[in-house]
Amino acid sequence: MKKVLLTTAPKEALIEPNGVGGNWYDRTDTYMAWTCAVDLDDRLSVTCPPTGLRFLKSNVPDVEVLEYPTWAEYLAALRSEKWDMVGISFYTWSTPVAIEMAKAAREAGVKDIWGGNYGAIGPDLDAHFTRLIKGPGENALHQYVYGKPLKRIHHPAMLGYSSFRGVSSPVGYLYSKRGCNVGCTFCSTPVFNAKEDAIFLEETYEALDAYKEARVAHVIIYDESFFLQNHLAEKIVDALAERSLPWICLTRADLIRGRIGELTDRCMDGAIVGIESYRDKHIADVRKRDDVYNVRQTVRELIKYDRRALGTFMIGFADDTAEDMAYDINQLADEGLFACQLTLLTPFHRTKLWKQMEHLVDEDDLSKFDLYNLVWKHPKVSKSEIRDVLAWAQRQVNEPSRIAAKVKQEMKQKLRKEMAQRRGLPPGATAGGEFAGARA
Ligand code: B12
Ligand code: SF4
Repeated sequence: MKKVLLTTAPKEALIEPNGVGGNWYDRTDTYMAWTCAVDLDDRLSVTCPPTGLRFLKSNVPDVEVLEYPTWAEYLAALRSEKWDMVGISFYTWSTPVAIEMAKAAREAGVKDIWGGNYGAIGPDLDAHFTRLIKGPGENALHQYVYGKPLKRIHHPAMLGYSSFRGVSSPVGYLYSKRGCNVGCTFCSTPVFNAKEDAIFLEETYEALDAYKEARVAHVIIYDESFFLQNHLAEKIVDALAERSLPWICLTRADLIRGRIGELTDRCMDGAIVGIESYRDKHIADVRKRDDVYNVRQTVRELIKYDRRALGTFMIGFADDTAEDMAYDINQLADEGLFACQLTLLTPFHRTKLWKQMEHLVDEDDLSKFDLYNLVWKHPKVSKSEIRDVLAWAQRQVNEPSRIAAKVKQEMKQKLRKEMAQRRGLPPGATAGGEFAGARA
């Protein structure tokens, strides 16, 4: 059996001291990044473990995993054993630090140095890594460690914490499948993992039971596009509803449109939908295959049913002036979303957008490819001007008082539901609810 150490980018790189608006943020935290320009006390936070490495560990249990270590911890781990292989999980933004980590591993005498995650599809990596894994890594790793193929992928239980203004509760992470091939031009996924790999339903039950036990506020379904394989999503929703587990999914608006009422009855708490732009031309340009009217209808449907409407939205299309961007952001702010991730149009390497925009890319430093830095020559706004627009936009769209009011309303609703359930259910039965059984 081979001795393997898997790790991520170190803490020193994961904490960005100068995020949008000049505030620090932690890249492993979903909402921290979304609401970075907002005062720290008013920021949402949802921590997320490195789910890819958790999958690898649960399917190849004999590997050692060092999650988000400090540099010193990483160097100490390199020296602590004679490793056959060190594997580094990195994104495009963390490529420079991953290369430094690979060098340190080589200096420590490690022969095999693997790179995985989205960074592995980046440029000029062959000199630093002995193998680059595109897409899911369980099979290749199992083969390397045990010398035989993996029979079936197991889904581990993975917890994070959701907090707002000092109150926090656990959340669980779930995937019904990995990969997507819809082909939006800006997205790295069709390059990184075009094969939509379903997880066997039975493999998710243990995780769901653990989430029930932990009384999670929500199960967050981080499939790149939940409901893309509808039959599979239906079964997952049934399994969640059977356990009274509230859930939030990442999906395309067209996949849930007209269904929010029915999904609410099956424990849906909300959805993160790709809004991306309020201009049909932009949506068509990036081949999102939906239109603005329909996406807005879906957002309104979520709000009508009191669900958390969450979104992703891109600014910085080539024909937009700063005024155009501000106009769109004001409309977005009026929509009443719970929260929204605002990003800059970013041509990641090997995507269709990269092919269209390569001649405009003026940024050599890969650490800037984090969706929050302009990496190409925009004809109408400068790099610093667009960061200011982004900071202003984050504050407009992720307005703390609206988030607070929504959280309060949800707490009341859930307490009412819990009381009603307690009255109707046998003693001891309770329903989960964010911030209800909260740990401060
Ligand atoms: C959920 C998600 C997040 C979550 C959690 C990610 C996580 N699991 O740690 C949060 C919100 C924290 C997040 C943060 C960020 N994200 Co994100 N995120 C996603 C999303 C939606 C799904 C990723 C996912 O969960 N995949 C499933 C998990 C189980 O698999 P996995 O991590 O890929 O791991 C598997 C393989 O990659 C491989 N593998 C992974 N590591 C290794 C290591 C070795 C050695 C081997 C052999 C194999 C291997 O095996 C694993 C198991 O199969 C994608 C894709 C999308 N459609 O939008 C974007 C995406 C990955 N994110 C992206 C970006 C830019 C970011 C941020 C930089 C944003 C920011 N500025 O904060 C940060 C960076 C976070 C970090 N740790 O560096 C980009 C990456 C583009 C790129 N080319 O780098 C994507 C593609 C979005 C996009 N459309 O542009 N993200
Ligand atoms: S943006 Fe979403 S739907 Fe489009 S290709 Fe990426 S994962 Fe698929």
